[in-house]
Amino acid sequence: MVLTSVGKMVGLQKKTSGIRNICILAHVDHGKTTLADCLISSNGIISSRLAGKLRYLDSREDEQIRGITMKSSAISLHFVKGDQEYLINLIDSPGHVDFSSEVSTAVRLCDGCIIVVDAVEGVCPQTQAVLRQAWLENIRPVLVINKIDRLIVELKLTPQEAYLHLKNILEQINAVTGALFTSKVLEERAEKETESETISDAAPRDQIYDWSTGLEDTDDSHLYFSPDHGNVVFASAVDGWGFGIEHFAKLYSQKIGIKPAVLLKTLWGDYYLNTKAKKIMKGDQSKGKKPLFVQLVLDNIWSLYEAVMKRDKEKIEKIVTSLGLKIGARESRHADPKVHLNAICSQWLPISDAVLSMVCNKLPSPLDITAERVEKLMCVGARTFDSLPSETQELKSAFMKCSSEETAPVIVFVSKMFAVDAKALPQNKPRPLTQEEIAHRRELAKRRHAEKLAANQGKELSEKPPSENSSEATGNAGDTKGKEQQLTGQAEITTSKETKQEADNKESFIAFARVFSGVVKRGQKIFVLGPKYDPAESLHKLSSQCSATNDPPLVPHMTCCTLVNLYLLMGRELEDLEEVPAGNVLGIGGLQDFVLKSATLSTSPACPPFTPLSFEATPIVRVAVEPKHPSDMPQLVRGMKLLNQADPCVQVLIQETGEHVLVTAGEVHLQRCLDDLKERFAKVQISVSAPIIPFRETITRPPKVDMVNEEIGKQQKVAVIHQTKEDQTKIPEGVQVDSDGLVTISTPNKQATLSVRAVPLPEEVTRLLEENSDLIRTMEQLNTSLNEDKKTHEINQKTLDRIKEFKQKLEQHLQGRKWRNAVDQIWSFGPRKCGPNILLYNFEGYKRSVWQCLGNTVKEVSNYRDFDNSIVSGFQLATLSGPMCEEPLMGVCFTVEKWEINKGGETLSTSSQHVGECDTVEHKQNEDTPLTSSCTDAICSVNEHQDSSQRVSKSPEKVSKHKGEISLADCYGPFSGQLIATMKEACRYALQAKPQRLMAAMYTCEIMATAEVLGRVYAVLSKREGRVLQEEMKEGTDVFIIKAVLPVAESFGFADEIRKRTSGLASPQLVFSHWEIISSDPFWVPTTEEEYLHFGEKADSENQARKYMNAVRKRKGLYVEEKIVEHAEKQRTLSRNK
Ligand SMILES: Nc1nc2c(ncn2[C@@H]2O[C@H](COP(=O)(O)OP(=O)(O)OP(=O)(O)O)[C@@H](O)[C@H]2O)c(=O)[nH]1
Ligand SMILES: [Mg+2]
Repeated sequence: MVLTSVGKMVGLQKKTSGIRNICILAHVDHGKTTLADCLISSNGIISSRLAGKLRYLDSREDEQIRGITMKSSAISLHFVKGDQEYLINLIDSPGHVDFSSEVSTAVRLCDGCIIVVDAVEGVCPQTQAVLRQAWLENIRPVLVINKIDRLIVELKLTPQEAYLHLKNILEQINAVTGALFTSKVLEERAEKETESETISDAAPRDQIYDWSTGLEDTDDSHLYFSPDHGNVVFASAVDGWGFGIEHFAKLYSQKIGIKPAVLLKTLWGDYYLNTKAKKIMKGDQSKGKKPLFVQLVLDNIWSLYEAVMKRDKEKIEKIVTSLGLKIGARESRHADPKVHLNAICSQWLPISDAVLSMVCNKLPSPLDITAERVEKLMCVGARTFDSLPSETQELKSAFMKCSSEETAPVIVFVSKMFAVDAKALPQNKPRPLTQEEIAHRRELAKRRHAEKLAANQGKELSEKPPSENSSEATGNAGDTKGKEQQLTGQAEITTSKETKQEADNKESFIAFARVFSGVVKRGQKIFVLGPKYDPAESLHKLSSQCSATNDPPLVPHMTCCTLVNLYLLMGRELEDLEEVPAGNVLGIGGLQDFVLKSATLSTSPACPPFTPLSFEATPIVRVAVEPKHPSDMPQLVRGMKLLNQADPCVQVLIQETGEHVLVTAGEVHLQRCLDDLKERFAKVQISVSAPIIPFRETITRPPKVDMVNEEIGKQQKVAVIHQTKEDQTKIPEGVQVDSDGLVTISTPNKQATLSVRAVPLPEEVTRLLEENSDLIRTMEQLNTSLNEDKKTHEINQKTLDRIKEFKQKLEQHLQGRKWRNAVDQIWSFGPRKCGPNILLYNFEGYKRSVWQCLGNTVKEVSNYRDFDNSIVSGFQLATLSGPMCEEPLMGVCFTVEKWEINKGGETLSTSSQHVGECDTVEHKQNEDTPLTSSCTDAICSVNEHQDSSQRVSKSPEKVSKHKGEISLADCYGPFSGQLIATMKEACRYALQAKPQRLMAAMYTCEIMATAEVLGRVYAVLSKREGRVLQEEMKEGTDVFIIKAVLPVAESFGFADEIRKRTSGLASPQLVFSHWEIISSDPFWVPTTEEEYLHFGEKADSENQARKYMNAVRKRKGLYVEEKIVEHAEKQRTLSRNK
């Protein structure tokens, strides 16, 4: 195969109908890069002997060492099929969960994808995830079932068993697609229904309800993978073969005289060949016959494998001659039979032909982009296409046309920025000289030589008698001139050396992009639209003639830049291009200062920013980094900035503590980021902290059973209450806590008093809040703009519906007397106004609702309005860092039951609207608990306090009046600040009055292991506090799939340990799943004799929660209650006795 020249590729780029932009997606290790190798070798870029071994697209050293792909990379291939020529822009993606963000960046630029599935492992978690991603981006998939050789060599299945196994895999994968499709149809149907409801609201309702789900009338046959549809290839990438059934259909139609179309329909499925009648019959299984696929296809492959593996020379010879192949002597005599096999198979059933023709037949060209996909790309967030300005809507036709005409607007999407060594850029590479350049250089050299000669002559002359002075002078002059020239020459060399050195050290950023419309040209000026850019807002500011070339006015989230360089992406190489027409994937240089991670580029200001990429992985693993030598700090900071730009998923932040923190998706990702930081971006030595494990703080209901699982009897209850009383001694004076956990506290200047109670939220509510955090944020934004009376874009009906639904769900889950009216009384969510904690108000005279955007606006009482922000801020602060170890709270509801402000001598009493009710509750509680004295004490003190605060507020001399207004600021500082601090304190004490618990982040992991190593996997799991949820056997194999949850805190080194203990037979994929309460009380200490015996004096052998809490406190430099020296008298030097 000859290498295709860049010129040829440029020509192919212009024929849009022949372009296929595709990516290869799969679970980790299912053979994507190996398959890519085979496809690349068909273009002669790598030798076919090395295909599968080289893993050409894994260009990083660590990718080669670890054997996994860590980034997506693109290569353009040329494919000829009949008289049609195709340009295939192929993107290989990583399969490891840690790099799933790289998959998102790849999928966005493609129109289709190849899903690879390992024939042994079948559908794995990441297979499902990538199918979902492809579905969400509306790109069409085709399937390659890879590693079929493993069925023969490893599992030793018979062809019949293998057929059933393959059928099973197809069913599994179709089930996943089916589920995605069903959910979409149902969603669409629901949407239609609401639309028709709104239309027919006025008209009398149709009484007949159509119970069909809409699934029946939707044709979904094109969605499924089936060999007879031509969208499945069976392959072994390592052995270089692959086929779709049409290959065999064509082959056998001549041999057995059955039409290819009939064979195509029957080659896969329950059909068999009646050899006598030369007919194809149905129902192979019932009649005990071999299915056609086994008889005509698999049997042949199996017998070839058998012959080669057993080195049956005669049989091999027969097969080779019957297939008409030519096998070199070197391959056939090779010690490894696999080499021989590869040589035969790759000639017989070349995998690249099978896969690439399937791609060209079944996957769409850029011209076939669907209207649905375009609308989805253009509508950010909850916006609908109809709400976009008309100029923007017009751009839809540009997307659909994908035209490369001069008049077409240029629209480009950059999905990631990647760093390459500046040396690798085509402009910095030494290139072969052209004929003219060689001639020019020769000329220069000649001249220099002549000058040298002349100079030498001049010297000789100077030694001659002075009579020839004049000539000497000229000679000298010439000499100095020569020197000068030399000097400038030297200077040139040094400067070029310097720039070269600079280039050596520099990483150059290239944008990974696709042109959706128009032609991009080198040097073109273009708008860069940030994710928050709003064409509706900007269009009226900009004139219609505005373009990126004539310095447009400043508009938010829009800048202009020049496309400095355009590149053809060729795996490890880049080729310079002058222009790139629509429908192609390309690299763009020179955007480093304009684009951080992704962006939309366009020549039209009406272009909306593309919807942001959806990332599946949550960055969860944090480490703090610092340079080994403090003076290297600036380099580190610069390096971290570069790293942030070069990786789609990593987060780089400076914590309040001043630490520089990297947040990554997992251990492998972390390692890669650190390597990059050390070797490419910062180039300094760094020290890395142990992973910072995130926790959440929460509270639970008071226990009915104590830690050693005994029902709390009456006696012990007394003890428990005693203990809580002891705890309360930590609470300073001036803070009252009643037995029910209601905390009352006043501001330092005694002008306001707050009563706050903390209650745990039901689990479902916490989950609901977490799932809807984006919606809550939107609500918050809407409310702010409503409050500021700003003209907002009309609120989208869909968003409103979602808010209503969210509210309904909250009401459903917050049932019971305790939660009466709670949903309407929600004041705020926190932390950051969108977290999984709630602030409620429950006192008279105040009304404020987070549901303002739904239209039930309530005018608040102005007295509170002035300060209610302070209360909310206090709540936000309290939820951001809890009292246990300053970690954020989760699942806590704070109720403000009383808020008194004393203004101008009068007290605005706002005690609970259910004062009476509250009292009765308290009395009820008292009935429950026999020990009432402490509670009544508390109530008394509250009353006393109320009295005193009123007394204080009534005393006129304490309130300074100024021009009829009270100045609430005093020696304690501004009043609002005091309120914030008081609210925060109140929340913290309210939390401490309840049993507090830590919540741990949990991973789910799915581990595949064979029976013999199963025990070891369990051992590792239980050592690390993992919990097995499910264990099942994969049909037809001896592989078990274990689903388990594992605390993130225990996960470091888990994958390595599993791999080591099972000799690499099992490897887990960890994905963040949820937060889980650690049941043990971190403050628990043994009190009874038995407990001492059971847990030891410190109980630290058992109390995991306490260990975690102390570790976090230590890391944050907080006080840790710990005995450092115990039994001092027993201390001794532990020297070894010799
Ligand atoms: N037996 C067999 N092994 C294969 C085949 N294809 C790939 N492999 C092996 O599977 C392993 C993983 O292959 P890769 O191509 O790196 O897999 P990948 O899907 O790119 O992996 P990630 O990029 O890390 O997700 C390698 O050891 C390959 O040699 C095949 O057809 N048969
Ligand atoms: Mg790979």
